[in-house]
Amino acid sequence: MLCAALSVVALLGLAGGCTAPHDAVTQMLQCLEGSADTDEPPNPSILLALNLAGAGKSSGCKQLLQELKETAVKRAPKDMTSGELALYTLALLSSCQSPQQVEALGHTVDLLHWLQKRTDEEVAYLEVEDTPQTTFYQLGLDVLALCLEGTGSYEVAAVMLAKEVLSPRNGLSVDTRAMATLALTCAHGQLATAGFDELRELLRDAVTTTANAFLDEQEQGNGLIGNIYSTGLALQALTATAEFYAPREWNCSQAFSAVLHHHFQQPTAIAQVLPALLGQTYLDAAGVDCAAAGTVQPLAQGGKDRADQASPLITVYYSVVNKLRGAHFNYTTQVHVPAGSVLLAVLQAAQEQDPTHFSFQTKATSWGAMVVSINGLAASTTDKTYWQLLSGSNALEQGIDAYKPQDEEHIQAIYSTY
Ligand code: B12
Ligand SMILES: *[C@@H]1O[C@H](CO)[C@@H](O)[C@H](O)[C@H]1NC(C)=O
Ligand SMILES: *[C@@H]1O[C@H](CO)[C@@H](O)[C@H](O)[C@H]1NC(C)=O
Repeated sequence: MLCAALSVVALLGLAGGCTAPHDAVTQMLQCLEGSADTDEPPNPSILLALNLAGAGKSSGCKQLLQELKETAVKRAPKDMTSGELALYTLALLSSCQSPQQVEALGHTVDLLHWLQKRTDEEVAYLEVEDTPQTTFYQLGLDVLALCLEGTGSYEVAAVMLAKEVLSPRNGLSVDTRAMATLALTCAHGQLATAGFDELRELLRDAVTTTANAFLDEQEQGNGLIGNIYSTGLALQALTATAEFYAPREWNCSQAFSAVLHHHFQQPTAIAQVLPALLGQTYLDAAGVDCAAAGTVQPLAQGGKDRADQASPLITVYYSVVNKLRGAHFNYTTQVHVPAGSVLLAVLQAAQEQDPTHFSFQTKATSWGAMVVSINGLAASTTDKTYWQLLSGSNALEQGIDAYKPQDEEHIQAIYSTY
């Protein structure tokens, strides 16, 4: 589901820190609350964010927690990736529930056991292939969850993550570096008493390097670090690492106002940025005061903004291109959709006109519908291929159910690797 746009808000700057205006926070909470029990599949990031915001007592949260537990017992031993297991672990920890004993549908599952197993597999794969089985983003989530849970072993994974962050050849996205920074900050703190001096030195180096790079990027980006959707995680990282970039100071009011001027509509985007706006980070997931948690005011409005039926039609050019695997192709068509339509409408119109070349399939994910196959050619996690979306030659910053093409725009879906 999408949430109604937030109204533009003013920012209150306070000495020694920043606070987001109450109205903006309330609207974000209402969005999360509204999507808590409606999103399919259940989204652990939303429960985590609501708990961190102290809003974990609502009925939506209870229902979401229950759905997550049911999904965990069904899928954890079967087909959950390391990062999914990690997000579930964080969501449970933030609900003051033990990940080691998740009970639902008459079954019990030890999420920590599976998280440890999948993380060890990531590390083994990385040692041989120079890349994790999934992604460095998920490896960051793994280290973070194992570290916060407190009994898992993640030292080797943390070292590999730190080395990747520090490697000059690394092309890691802001999102990935932010997640790695949260993870390595946790590890740095937890290993303090254990005499891992050399390891801690490496972790400190990685955290300090990324945090300083984020401060530079924020200055260059007028408050944004990466794009608007990576800035939330980067703000969490900067919130958690003040001691690492001291005596340098973070201009948090510049970053907050950049974020607050954007109209977030995707619950997952809000779930990543809201903790930072409240001075919290994923590192706080294990320290939530569940007894004190309050509830959110009921959702006042809602509903998607869809293209008006009476909207004039626009023309969108659309190409599907594979120059990577098997038989190469590049088919282009043009479709007419109401102005204000999301890209999904373009793909549907193209498929209707010419199902032979423009058929496609999607999968529901935490960010909405993801294109997983076009013209019979499917994305593959083993092969690390995906359908990249572009406008002209620029990669889109949103997916098919959020991005709205303009008249005469040329959209390309190009089969690519990551
Ligand atoms: C890794 C990653 C990818 C990988 C996923 C590979 C894999 N199998 O693991 C690949 C390279 C395929 C990818 C693709 C895209 N991505 Co991406 N991705 C991420 C990243 C860094 C981490 C996601 C993750 O692993 N989460 C942890 C796991 C455990 O949670 P999960 O819910 O199971 O994650 C799944 C979804 O996130 C999904 N996914 C990943 N990206 C996207 C994007 C969209 C639009 C959708 C619907 C789903 C989706 O793949 C994940 C693994 O299955 C996030 C960063 C972030 N801040 O969240 C960006 C992010 C989610 N991606 C983003 C974008 C824009 C895209 C693309 C649209 C880019 C493009 N121009 O083509 C495409 C999707 C196009 C399509 N086919 O529909 C944006 C979404 C912003 C938004 N408002 O929608 C983010 C936030 C990055 C950013 N800051 O711009 N992505
Ligand atoms: C923070 O950034 C804002 C906006 O760029 C600027 O006006 C302000 O002077 C900066 N504050 C500090 C303390 O540097
Ligand atoms: C595919 O074909 C279209 C139309 O001829 C062209 O504009 C586009 O650049 C091509 N794309 C690629 C990646 O070759």
